[in-house]
Amino acid sequence: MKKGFVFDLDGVITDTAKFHYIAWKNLAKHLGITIDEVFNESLKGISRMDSLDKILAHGHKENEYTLAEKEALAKNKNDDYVKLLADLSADDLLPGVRDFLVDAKAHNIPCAIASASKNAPMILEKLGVLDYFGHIVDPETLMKGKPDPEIFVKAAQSIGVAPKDAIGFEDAQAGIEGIKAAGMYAVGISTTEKLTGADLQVTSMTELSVEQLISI
Ligand code: B16
Ligand code: MG
Repeated sequence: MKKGFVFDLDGVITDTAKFHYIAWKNLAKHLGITIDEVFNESLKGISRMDSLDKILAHGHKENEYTLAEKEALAKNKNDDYVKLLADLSADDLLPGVRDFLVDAKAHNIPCAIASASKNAPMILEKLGVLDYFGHIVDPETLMKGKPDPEIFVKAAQSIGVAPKDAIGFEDAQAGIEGIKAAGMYAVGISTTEKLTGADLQVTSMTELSVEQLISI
């Protein structure tokens, strides 16, 4: 029997990747770097500063900025990104998410968020689902990002569940690897990518049943 659920945010609860892409593309253009949607895939689940480093390396400009300048660039990107989230609402929940959370609550299954995003609490509030989560891991407290298992272990423990009794939900390969390294059951959610190592892969949460999952 499984006793707790740990969710990634971007790509699982809502699709914020499109807004990250617009904001990064604007910043990259300002720096004279071109990024496309294929490159954007490699930024999914990656922290803000690591994403900036990848973009700078992509444009062969990795040695052109001091740490303070990079922090200012990352802040500009985030200000732009947060503006793009202004109209985010419950309509932006991905299919099946609300029903799944309601069902988890009805079965007394605690839920936590394991997202690299520092904007996660604000996004969940705008989506109207903040109250379904017992804990949101603060990415500032992490030593390492995904694919390290740290965020998933912390998320499970924060809701009082041993990782072996938890199920993790992810849309990115790095996330699936982190969930498996944490000793958890991994559900991959993706329409585009084959997520290697996932115990179960679906294209949307509408295909999932809380009852079936907890009996695994
Ligand atoms: P922020 P996830 C990740 O969310 C995004 O996929 C990634 O593109 C982003 O850079 C990262 O959050 C940090 O987000 O700039 O808002 O702190 O997939 O881990 O939920
Ligand atoms: Mg994600």
